[in-house]
Amino acid sequence: MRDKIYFITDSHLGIDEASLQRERQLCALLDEIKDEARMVVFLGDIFDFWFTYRHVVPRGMIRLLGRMAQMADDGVELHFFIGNHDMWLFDYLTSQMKITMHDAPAMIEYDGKRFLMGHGDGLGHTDPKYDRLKRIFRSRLNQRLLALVPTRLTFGIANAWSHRSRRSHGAECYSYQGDAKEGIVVYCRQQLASQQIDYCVFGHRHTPLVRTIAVEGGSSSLYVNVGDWLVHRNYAVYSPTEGLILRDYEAE
Ligand SMILES: [Mn+2]
Repeated sequence: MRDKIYFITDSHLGIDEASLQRERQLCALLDEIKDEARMVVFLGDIFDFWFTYRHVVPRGMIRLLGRMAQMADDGVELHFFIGNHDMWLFDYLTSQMKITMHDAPAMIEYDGKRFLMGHGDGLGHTDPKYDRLKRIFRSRLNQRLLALVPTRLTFGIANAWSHRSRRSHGAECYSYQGDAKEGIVVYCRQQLASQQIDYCVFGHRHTPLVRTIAVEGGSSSLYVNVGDWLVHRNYAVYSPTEGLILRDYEAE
């Protein structure tokens, strides 16, 4: 029966040589779940770098794109929250398959439950430096200019940037910083103060985590960080009978 929601995040396809193997595993998971999935939610940084040009498509990732298109054609509801690595997907997936793109966290209701979901970058704390960078990256003018830069240069810089950022804050990405420091948790608690939320589901942190968060007044919610498909091969699944569960693909 098609009554489950699957959450997948941070596969960073294209970042390294092992990317193709990760992509095959992700496709194997999608093949396994395709008859049970009512909805599949991609929580961002699925592609380590992407830029949607008007006429040409970046090389690679064709297996995943094919599976996504097939699922969409078969009537599975697909959502994609852009991450900080694949923010330049624009309308590519929407134009090729029936998928709903999100550039900010969103609430989705299903089975009488309220799910707050998103990628998770830049939330909770005010970080003027990060906000400025995000504004630059998301400016329409800059995006138009970037489309004119030779692809060899764009992709060269993107790869160098990606490897540099992985080296400089790799360790921090894999450990939980505590409720007050975790921007996503701070953000979720702010949201929870004014509304009922059953589940908060995010990615970005590369740290699989299930934690009850509560605010004064008694409202509480289950925060699930799906982890990643880069190191952990985690995903999360919601079913009306079992609720939201974090799963480890390789352990199955
Ligand atoms: Mn991210």
